[in-house]
Amino acid sequence: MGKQDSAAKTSNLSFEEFKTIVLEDFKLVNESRQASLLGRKEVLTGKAKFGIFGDGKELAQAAMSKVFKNGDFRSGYYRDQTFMFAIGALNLQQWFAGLYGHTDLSEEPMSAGRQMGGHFGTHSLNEDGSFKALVHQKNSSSDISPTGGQMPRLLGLAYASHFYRINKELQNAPFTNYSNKGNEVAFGTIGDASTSEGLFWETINAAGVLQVPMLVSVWDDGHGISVPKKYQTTKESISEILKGFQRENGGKGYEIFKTRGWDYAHLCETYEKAIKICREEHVPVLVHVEEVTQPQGHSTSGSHERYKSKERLEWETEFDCIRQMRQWILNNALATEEELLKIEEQAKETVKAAKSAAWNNYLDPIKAEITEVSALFEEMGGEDVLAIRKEIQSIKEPNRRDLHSAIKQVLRLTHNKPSDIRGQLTGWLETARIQNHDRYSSHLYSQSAQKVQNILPSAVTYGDEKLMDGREILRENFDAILQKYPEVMIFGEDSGKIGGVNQGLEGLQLKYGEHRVFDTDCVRSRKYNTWIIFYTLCSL
Ligand SMILES: Cc1ncc(C[n+]2csc(CCOP(=O)(O)OP(=O)(O)O)c2C)c(N)n1
Repeated sequence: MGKQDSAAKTSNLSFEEFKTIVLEDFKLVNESRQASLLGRKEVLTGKAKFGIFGDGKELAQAAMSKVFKNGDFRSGYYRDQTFMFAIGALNLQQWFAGLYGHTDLSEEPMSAGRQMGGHFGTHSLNEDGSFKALVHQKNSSSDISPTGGQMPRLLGLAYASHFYRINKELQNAPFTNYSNKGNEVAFGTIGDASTSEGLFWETINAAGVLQVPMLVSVWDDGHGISVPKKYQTTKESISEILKGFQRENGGKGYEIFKTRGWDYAHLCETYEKAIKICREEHVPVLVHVEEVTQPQGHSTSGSHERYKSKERLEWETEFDCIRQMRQWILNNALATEEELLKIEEQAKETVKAAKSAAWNNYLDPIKAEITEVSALFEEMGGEDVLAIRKEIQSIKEPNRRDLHSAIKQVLRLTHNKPSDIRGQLTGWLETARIQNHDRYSSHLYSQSAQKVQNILPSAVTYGDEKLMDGREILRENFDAILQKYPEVMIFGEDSGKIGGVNQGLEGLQLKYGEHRVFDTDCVRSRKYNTWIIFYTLCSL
């Protein structure tokens, strides 16, 4: 059976339906690639400050996106633009707005420029701070810059799903807003070099112990920046050294798959198999995607010709995933050369248009400010002021800093000549300062009605005095909280069976069950509770 036949068969699709899906994917990966190519140019020509892109990882992400359902969560890293496009959480124009650091949420919905481009988050909250129905949307927890930092929260998200499944009290409203009886999977992505980090190993171990629905994909392009796998990974293969985690004879552990980043049909088949096990059996699964390339090197900070051999570079050209997919489409007569050329050309046009729209929307408000201030300069007159006006107007791609420096220069020049216009310029700067505070410094902390500063302190009242141990007071409080909120759990080293080394949880496991109060290793108790608590307590 050919690859085409097997992929079509597993999905029960007609040939025409299958062809449409394949060509849609071809369009998606081409658009994503063009975005990476143009994105690098935007940085190297100074319009954006830094770029790190998903070129070379497009096919694997297109395949992974097919099994990602509403309610699922992603916790991944900066290479995942194709996946985000595929699940409809980001479009090309918004992606460019992220690259430019546009601070308007309607342009850059990930973080309104608060985070570097490539930090792919979806919103869990409405404008007023209330929770969205997470089960009805595709979710992504925002990436963070330290590589491997996505792993602890991935475990938390997968554990949350497990908790909703085992805790029957959470299977009715309002909890059905967050989980459909724990049917959700937490999808993780990580680069091969980052699998050497402690966070990766701790997460892998914990998910194996807990048996949670976590699907981790490793995009293995053989390098961590310039350093090849032989200096990063024992035996140069993460799936090889994780073999001891493979479940056997109905026991606990992982399912581990290996596939190749350029093999579209095998990638799709692998993800179909992987998700079935992960979602239905609620066990962790690892997909090791080998033979992945990085056509433009690590980031805009350098070029890969410095550290990749001629042979490696030739191999990367030959096994570029889009080139391989193209050949596979032609070999299987799914489209003609002309049809593919048309898709490729169209992708270039679409991306160019998206880039221009994003850039114009970023630049137009700044240009409007320059026009406004230039009129004031003109009215003020004088050779020096008009020279500054000319200079600011001649900058092709100005930023607000250029404009503010120009105004300050004019104010300095005219410090001993008070005038109405000078007053207007000072006023203009003050208004801009307030607007810029909103643009660049707002929403770094919660501004919703639920923000911490809105919690009013309650004065302590004393009744009949009774002498108690501190640990008893803690225990009574934990007891009251567990009683009131079925979504609360307590876990950590010694928290379960013995009720804490200082007995602050004495008897609570017996009272509320092992699924609410339980023991874990000490590392997990430190790191992972934030995310677990966040997603299980979201209705508090
Ligand atoms: C904790 C931490 N250490 C180092 C870095 C710098 N850094 C950024 S990306 C990277 C390499 C990551 O390689 P890999 O995990 O293989 O992913 P790839 O970029 O190749 O897809 C490094 C070392 C970082 N961001 N965070």
